[in-house]
Amino acid sequence: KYKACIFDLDGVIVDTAVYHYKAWKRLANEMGFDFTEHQNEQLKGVSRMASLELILGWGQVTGATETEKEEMATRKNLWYTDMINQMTPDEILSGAEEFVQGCRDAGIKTAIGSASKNTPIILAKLQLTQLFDAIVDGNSVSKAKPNPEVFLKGAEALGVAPTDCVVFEDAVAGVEAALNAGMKAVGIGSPEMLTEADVVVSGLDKFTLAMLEEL
Ligand code: B16
Ligand code: MG
Repeated sequence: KYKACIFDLDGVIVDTAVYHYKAWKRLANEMGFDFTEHQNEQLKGVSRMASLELILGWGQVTGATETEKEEMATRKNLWYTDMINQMTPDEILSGAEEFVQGCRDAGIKTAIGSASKNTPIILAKLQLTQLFDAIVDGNSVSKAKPNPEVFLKGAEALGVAPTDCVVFEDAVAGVEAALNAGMKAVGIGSPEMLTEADVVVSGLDKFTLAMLEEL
C-alpha cells in the first residue's frame, strides 16, 4: 500500500553520532570546556550550525562572530570527515541494507532524507549509494527538521504523494518533520523518546514489510 520509504541516515542506516561526538568534543576541549555523551544525544538530527550553537551555549562561550563560528564548524567537519573517510560497509547498522533492498524488491521506492551535508561521502564509504532512488540531504535543503522540507523534497524526487510515504527516523525532530509532511513515521530507538512515532523499533533488523502494511 505504501509507495515509498524515506530513510534518515545518521542513526537509522549508520551510527555516525560517535564520530560527531569525538569531533565536537575536540573543538570544545580546544576552547577549554567539555560536554557529555548524554548532552551529545541532543545533537542528533540537528544541523551543523545549530549543533555548534548548542555546544557554545554549554561552554558559556559568548561573543563569537559569524566568521569565527564558520571557522569552528569547518574545523570540526575536517576532523569528522577524517573519521568518516575510514568507514567501511561493516558499519552499516544491522538489518538496514536488507530492509532497503527488500523494499526495492517489493517495488517500493527508496530515498535518503538527511540533515547531513556529508551524506554523499558516507553513502559512498558504505557502498550504499545505488540502493536509493533519491538522495535529499543537508546540501539541498534550507529548513531544518522538524520542518518537513527534506521529506517533501524526497517524495517529490520520487514522484510519490507524501501520504504514500513512510519515514524512518531516530530523532524526535525528524519524527515531527515526517508527521508535518503528512507521512507515517517509524521511530528507530526507544518508545519513551519517540512518543509521536506511529510505531517504534530498536533498529531496521526489527522491522518487516509486513509491519509496513499494518501502519
Ligand atoms: P553534517 P541525520 C544529522 O544527520 C546528524 O544526526 C546530526 O548529528 C548532524 O549534526 C547533522 O546531520 C549535520 O551533519 O555536519 O555532516 O552536515 O540524522 O539527519 O541523517
Ligand atoms: Mg538521524
